Amino acid sequence: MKHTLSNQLFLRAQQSIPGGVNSPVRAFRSVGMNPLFIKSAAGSRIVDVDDNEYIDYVGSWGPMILGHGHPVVLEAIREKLGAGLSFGAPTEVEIELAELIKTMMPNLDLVRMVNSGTEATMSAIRVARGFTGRDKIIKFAGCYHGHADFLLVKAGSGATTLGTPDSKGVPAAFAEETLIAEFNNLDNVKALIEEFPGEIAAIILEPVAGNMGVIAPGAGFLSGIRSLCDREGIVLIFDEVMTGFRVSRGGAQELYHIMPDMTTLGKIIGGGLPVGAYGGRQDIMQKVSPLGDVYQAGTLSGNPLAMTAGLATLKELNRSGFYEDIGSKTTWLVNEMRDILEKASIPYRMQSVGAMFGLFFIDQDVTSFADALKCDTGRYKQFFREMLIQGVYLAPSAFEATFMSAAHSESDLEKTRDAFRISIDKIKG
Ligand code: KE4
Repeated sequence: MKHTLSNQLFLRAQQSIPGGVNSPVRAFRSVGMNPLFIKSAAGSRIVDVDDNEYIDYVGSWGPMILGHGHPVVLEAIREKLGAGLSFGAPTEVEIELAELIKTMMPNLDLVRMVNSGTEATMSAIRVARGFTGRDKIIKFAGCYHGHADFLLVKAGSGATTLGTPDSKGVPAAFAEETLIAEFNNLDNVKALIEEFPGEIAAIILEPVAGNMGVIAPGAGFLSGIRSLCDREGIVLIFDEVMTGFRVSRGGAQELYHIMPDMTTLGKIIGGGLPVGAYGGRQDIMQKVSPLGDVYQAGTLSGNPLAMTAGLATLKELNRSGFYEDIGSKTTWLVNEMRDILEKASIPYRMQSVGAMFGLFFIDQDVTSFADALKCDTGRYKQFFREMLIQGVYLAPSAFEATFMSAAHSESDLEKTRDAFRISIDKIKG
């Protein structure tokens, strides 16, 4: 498999773009190879500039749940193109998408469109702070909510529980308002609340973690956080940028029957074009400008083309049997992979929720980021590269999620299973 043109483009890209990429994970650094430059994609397939074709399980990191280039989505965009690209003014299609999101997630009374998941979480936290008049937030180690300064924070030293910056350029003062808890550890959350009574504006979490590998919430975790927030007047924010409309038609909040006060969305709701959104309870969202006194704005928020792509995508998700079908595909593949790993006697853990799943090469259960960090990333690197050789495109990091799409055919799944068997045989040593 040649990567000649990708390598040439990578050299050229680095002359003009930091690291040659517009988002770090795309640089393939944790799998020790140059990134592939992609030429095109259709359905379940993606093609690189050297004309290598792969079965794609990254799906642009989640948005492409229908598969690439779905005809209904492309047609909807084509129809809209002639009317103009952007007006900086309200349009009907923004209302239609907001209404459909509310239909699928009835817990959202009002929804504000933005341009990325980062903007969605950054804005939701500002609104929660404005609503409560409090400054501190709790997030969970290993959960990723985009790159807003106060979210690029890691747990402080043992002595303090105040967050410390997880990136250069983030002032310590910003990080100190962010408290870090351990995912699936309710006692940890309780202790932070006791340490800072009346100071915590919001708790934000991925209800199913997908940025430290895939880790599902343990029994009672989400309901426990919900109860704590009710008792303390803390705003509960579900970051469903990844899980929204992926783990079920109504996201994780429908799947686990736990209703947050606010929800952030992205990825799938743009159908491949840049869209994020945040929404929630009427009394909270009424704080948002121009209604209230929490400011948030965006030149391209609600862009008509992006709204059109998102609307066409969500409409397809409402077709009868969509989630049963994509869920059964995911379950079939995960079971086949488990069977191969068991027969190869390779230690692993796999978790799957709806149309996303994750694989850890590890010999213990994984319920937190500390657990996930013990996985064998060297083995994952080998595995990733073998699967690529076999024509399967996975996330270039052991700490991401694998995404199924409606376009993955039975033949794709069988080929993936066969590629998996060959790759596991090669890496088991
Ligand atoms: P964006 O700003 O990248 O649109 O969304 C940030 C974000 C927020 N919340 C969750 C749960 C997310 O998963 C993300 C972004 N996910 C990563 C993939 N793990 C995007 C890929 C990238 O950074 O290039």
